[in-house]
Amino acid sequence: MKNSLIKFIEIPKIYDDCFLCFAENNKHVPFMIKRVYYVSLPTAGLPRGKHAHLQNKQVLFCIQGKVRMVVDNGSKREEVVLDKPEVGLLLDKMIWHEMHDMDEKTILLVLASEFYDEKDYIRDYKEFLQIIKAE
Ligand code: T46
Repeated sequence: MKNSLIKFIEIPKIYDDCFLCFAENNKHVPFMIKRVYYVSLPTAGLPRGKHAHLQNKQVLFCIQGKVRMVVDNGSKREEVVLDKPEVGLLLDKMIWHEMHDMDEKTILLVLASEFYDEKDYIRDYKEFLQIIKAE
């Protein structure tokens, strides 16, 4: 949908005797990947995320199970369920994001444009809105 905050990145998938997906720098993912991490074994019922990044961009794949993602740019809030390993959600910088409804099987694989830096996080929603307003 035009102007939607939900931007999908679909990566190649190969079926032979298993299922294989791959992603390459600046080709399938629109930035150089500096960091890869995964989130697994979530505590049921506890949302995660609830922050935005000043610079870091990410593509988030739900490679097992499902997750309901909430994304918010300070003007609007949208949500989407991710449950296909080949479909990633592009999280641009300055997008407030939350992960909800993960079950014990959920595994999120994230490709990030920046190295980890706690100073890149905005963990307070009011502060996020203030920074957006000031831009
Ligand atoms: C997102 C979801 C899917 C590190 O030391 N290095 C890292 O690369 C990361 C990602 C985290 N950490 C430390 C920092 C915190 O002490 O691990 C702890 C939890 O990290 P965070 O609050 O980032 O965890 P989540 O699961 O709430 O969020 C992360 C990403 O930040 C977020 O952008 O999309 O995973």
